[in-house]
Amino acid sequence: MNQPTPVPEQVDAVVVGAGFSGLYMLYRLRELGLSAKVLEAADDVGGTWYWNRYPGARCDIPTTDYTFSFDPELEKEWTWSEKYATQPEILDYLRLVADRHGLRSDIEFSATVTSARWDEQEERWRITTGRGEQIRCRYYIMATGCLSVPKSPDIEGAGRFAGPVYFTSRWPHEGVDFTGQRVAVIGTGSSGIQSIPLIARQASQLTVFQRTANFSVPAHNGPAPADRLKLLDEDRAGYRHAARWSRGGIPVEPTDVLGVAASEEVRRERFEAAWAQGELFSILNIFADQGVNPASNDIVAEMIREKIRSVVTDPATAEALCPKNHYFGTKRPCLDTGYFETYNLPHVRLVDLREQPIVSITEDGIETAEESFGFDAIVYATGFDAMTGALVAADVTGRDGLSLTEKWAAGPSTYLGLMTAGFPNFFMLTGPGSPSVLSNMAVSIEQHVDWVAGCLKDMRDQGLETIEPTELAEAGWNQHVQDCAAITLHPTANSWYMGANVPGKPLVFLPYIGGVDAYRQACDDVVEQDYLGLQLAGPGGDRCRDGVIRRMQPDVAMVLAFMATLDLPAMETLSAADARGLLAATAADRPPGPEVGEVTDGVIPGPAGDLPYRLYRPAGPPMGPRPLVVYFHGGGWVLGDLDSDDPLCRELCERSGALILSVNYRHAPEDRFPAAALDAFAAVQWADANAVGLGGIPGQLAVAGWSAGANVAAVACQLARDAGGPRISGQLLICPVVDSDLTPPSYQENGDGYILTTALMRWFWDYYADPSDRGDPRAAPLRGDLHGLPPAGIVTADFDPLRDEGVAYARALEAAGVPVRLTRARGHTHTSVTMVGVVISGAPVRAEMGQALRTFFPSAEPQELVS
Ligand code: NA7
Repeated sequence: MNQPTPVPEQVDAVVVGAGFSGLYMLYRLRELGLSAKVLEAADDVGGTWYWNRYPGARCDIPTTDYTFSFDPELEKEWTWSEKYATQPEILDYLRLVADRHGLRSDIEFSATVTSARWDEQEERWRITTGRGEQIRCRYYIMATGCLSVPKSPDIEGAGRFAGPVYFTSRWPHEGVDFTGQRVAVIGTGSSGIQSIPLIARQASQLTVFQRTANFSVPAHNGPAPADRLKLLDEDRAGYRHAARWSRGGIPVEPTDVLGVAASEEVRRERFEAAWAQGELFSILNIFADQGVNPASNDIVAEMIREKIRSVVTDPATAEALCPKNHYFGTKRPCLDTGYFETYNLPHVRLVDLREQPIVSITEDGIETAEESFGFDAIVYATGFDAMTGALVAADVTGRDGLSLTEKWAAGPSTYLGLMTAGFPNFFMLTGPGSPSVLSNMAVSIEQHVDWVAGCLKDMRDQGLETIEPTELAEAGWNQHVQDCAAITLHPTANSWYMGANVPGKPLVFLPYIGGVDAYRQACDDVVEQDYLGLQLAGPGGDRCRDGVIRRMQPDVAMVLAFMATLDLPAMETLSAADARGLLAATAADRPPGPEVGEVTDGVIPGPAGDLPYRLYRPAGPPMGPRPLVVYFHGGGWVLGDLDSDDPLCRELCERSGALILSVNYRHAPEDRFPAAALDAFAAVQWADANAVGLGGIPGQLAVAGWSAGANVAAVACQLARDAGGPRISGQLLICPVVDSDLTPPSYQENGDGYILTTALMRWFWDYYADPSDRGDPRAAPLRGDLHGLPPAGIVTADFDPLRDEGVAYARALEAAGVPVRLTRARGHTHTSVTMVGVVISGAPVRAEMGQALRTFFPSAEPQELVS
């Protein structure tokens, strides 16, 4: 007789995992009155802190902060015994949380999820467990942790060893006694670095196999930090609030000291203070630029290497322990207690796998390219399939039979690290694309759980039953996550942040590095903007406000935010003289731009007097003649001079390998239209006639300019064509003014808030040209005849009022048969693309500018030019 099919259990929400995030999620679901079930593979709560029981396992965030804040009574009741708690203490804490709130009754232990499928008809998830149970739920929430699926040992012969094998991530509950044993530890990440000193206390011989030397800082463990305790005592709520709105989830004031600019004394002082403090977020905050500037990073890295050398007595071992192949902070730095000192013990040895790689694990030990080692036990501290491992392992299938594994074959794709398109009502807590592992997990977990709970409440209140991101919103978020990473040094490392530790895993930067504060704001903004980018449906009606929550490059947004704090007067409210003064003052502190070979100043005879110029010659060989680019600065025909665009000229010189001849021209209101245009044309004629004397190659002449400078450059090309010469090889127009119409959509969208405003453009035009002249092609080159003009490289920026006219000029040139290379500066403003040394995300755009210039000079044999 057939067994009756068991009726699937129904709950509102299934949560997978009973660690920090699963426990708090359950608490909040219950608070909402939703029925919930937590499925946990272990036989107790704890998640990461259940499994990682290896000797020395501790948190690396101070316990004052690595703690729940949602339960004020719990905060009063519980006192951490140390600055960095041990695994057993953290586990006790999580057990207490579960018991205090009676959470265990809704947790099913020893329950593994084997599959989860979205049922389109029922609009429910169907969950199957390893025991064959079926559960149907509306919401499926992964609280599976970022570091929960151990990386399988990808070492030849891994199964061959006859003795006991231990994984730090799956340590025996009863502990291990290594007394008198010859022990191997493979891996020197946090787990290795924490456990090695303790294993060394027992083992008769300890051999550490190191593939990558790691940066580690002494934890200086002891009582919880007095300064933080004091702050908490004085104002607990304020402290927690500050943590929630901090960069890393711990109240640390971000420094503005630049490593490259600081004196040796300041560098040393800041480093020693951070070293003495023994906190990750201090050592990562010595200099504002250490995460983005290799030179600054090197200063910190070298000081850490000095410390290692001062501790480890054997020079060869010390050198092998000094990290040299990744920037500090681009792999997770470690906190240790006596790690480097351990190598001074006579029975401890380091094997550098870069010198002698492992050939195979053998029955009785490990064979490297140079030696055979015999061991009684092997410990793998080889890490995890981080951030995505647990999510894809759970066999999740969304709409149309698409599995998460298939969808993420080229890397994870999420909206806010919380959801993914095609998987309705599926939430990930601290998923890829959220700050997660780069932050204090306790703060990030609470923020995610609160967001999901708030979202479920809003849905219920509004009669909505399904939620799912749109493709557009998700693609936008993924782009933003990558944009944030791209301005840092992080993507340069072979780290698990990049998925580089797991063979075959796509190389994508996994966490969100823009900061806990910026991330929280983005999540809040999504809600504020009526759940932007999310499709919601249910009896309450279907709705979707589609869009991208963050389109601006992160460093551009930072510059704008910084400028807002300066509270500068709007340029158009000033006189021309005061506006010029303000521009010069704001330019005074900026980075100088790259070194070039030579800079000389001179004057050109213009139609109405001398025009100052500055000539930039690229560094390095060849010393012979170069192509010549006549450059015109920006400033709305009113502002700017040779200094204002100096850093950009240097960069263009360096990137193009050409001579850059930056020429000043007459300004309005003193000299109005067409003075600037006529000066520009005269400068081009003079440059052509004097190319040899300037060091140029006759006949290899281009023009370039930014903003109003691009306007006069474009006009000069039209005048040269009309005059039958000189021959111009190309025109690089950076965010050009090519028309006097202030009504295109880009003016509507970007006319306020991005430095160049509609009001300022109107002010510029009013100074420069009478309304009756503004249709003249020498003022508005878009209105001229565009046939027979030189090839153009045109750069437009997304957040520029001038964007549409730049695009229009490119289209019109193309229509007239002129070759055009149009570069869209994604996420940039009119000014940000030119901010050399400040806006790092502008570097690829400036590289494009250099490339565009190179293409103008085909005969110049670019390989001879130095970039
Ligand atoms: P990690 O940080 O991923 O460290 C793993 C270590 O194991 C690391 O040194 C790896 O070297 C090494 N490893 C991995 N595979 C191999 C092979 N095949 N051969 C030799 N060495 C290998 O994991 P942890 O558990 O230490 O720490 C994880 C996080 O937990 C930590 O960052 C904290 O956030 C807490 P590699 O660097 O890849 O060359």
